Amino acid sequence: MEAIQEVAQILRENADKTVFVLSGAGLSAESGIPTFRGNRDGLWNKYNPQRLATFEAFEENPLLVWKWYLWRMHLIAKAEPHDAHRALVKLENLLKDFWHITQNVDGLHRRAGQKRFLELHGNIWEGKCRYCETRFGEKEFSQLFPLADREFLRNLSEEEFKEKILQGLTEEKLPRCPTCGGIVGPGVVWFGEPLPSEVLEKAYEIAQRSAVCLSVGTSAVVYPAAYLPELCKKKGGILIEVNPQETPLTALADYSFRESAAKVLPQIVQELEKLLR
Ligand code: BV8
Ligand code: ZN
Repeated sequence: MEAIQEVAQILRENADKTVFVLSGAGLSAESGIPTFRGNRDGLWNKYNPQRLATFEAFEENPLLVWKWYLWRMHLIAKAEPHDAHRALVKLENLLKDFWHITQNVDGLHRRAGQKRFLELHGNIWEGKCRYCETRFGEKEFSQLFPLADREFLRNLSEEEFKEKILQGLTEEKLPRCPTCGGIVGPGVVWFGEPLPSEVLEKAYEIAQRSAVCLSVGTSAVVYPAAYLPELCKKKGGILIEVNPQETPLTALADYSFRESAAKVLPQIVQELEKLLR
């Protein structure tokens, strides 16, 4: 417990400085969303996300890629933020200049009430035409592609999902771009695609000036996101990791909790609240 108290003390001492969290799929694991590199859920264990989350895979088989994304959107639509998401919202309100920089595309941090966040890898509820660069916001995209509507998916049972999407979806039903006629893909950043430059620039700027970085639920193997904690450390920041497994950041970390986010984050915030009273 003393490590939790020491971390809470560090956050109190830096409460008026910049503090950021870099989160990954592990933050959403306890909301029931499978991680990328963990033991993949049955349905997709024969496919590698690193292969599917690419423009090449989309060009080769847009139907398969869209079925994979709709499967994830179906899970996300039914998922709820959990205690760790809520702890990060509290942290935002307790600290002067807090940022939640996430690799996740599920938007659970928004649903928890996070205001100060950056989405490095986009948002699964939006659309992107990769042929003419047209972007579609969540509302607009669900009109273009009703099967991708969040409420529709939230109310869809497993059986209906299998029947309407896994079996029923055909290439003709995939969303077409009104501007160029190309098939519209999900509004996320695929492997081999650049991150949105304004978001990445802002993330670097935050990491460089941060006194503390908490790396939560990320295997820290995907770049340039994984570079952010290293950058903070390099500039003299304090690095705290929360992950049941070791990662390439563990050796660099000042504290590394081999535990789940839902357990550790609320404890840290609870201790910090006591100190700030
Ligand atoms: C780019 C959106 C350049 C899509 C994603 C060789 C070396 C270095 C880099 C490269 C290389 N070859 C290629 C690259 C670049 C590549 C890359 O980094 N590849 C890696 C895999 C080697 N990067 C890119 O391609 C990036 N773009 O570099 O562009 C460029 C510039 C100009 C012009 C053209 C190109 C784009 C990367 C973004 C890819 N998109 N997602 C989608 O989601 O569908 S990345 C994907 O992986 C997800 O976003 C995910 O978030 C991310 C990282 O994974 P994690 O979040 O860490 O998840 P993971 O499953 O790995 O780990 C979960 C962790 O949680 C585990 O450690 C587990 O122990 C822990 N955990 C589990 N339960 C819990 C928990 N922790 C806490 N609590 C729990 N309960
Ligand atoms: Zn287009």
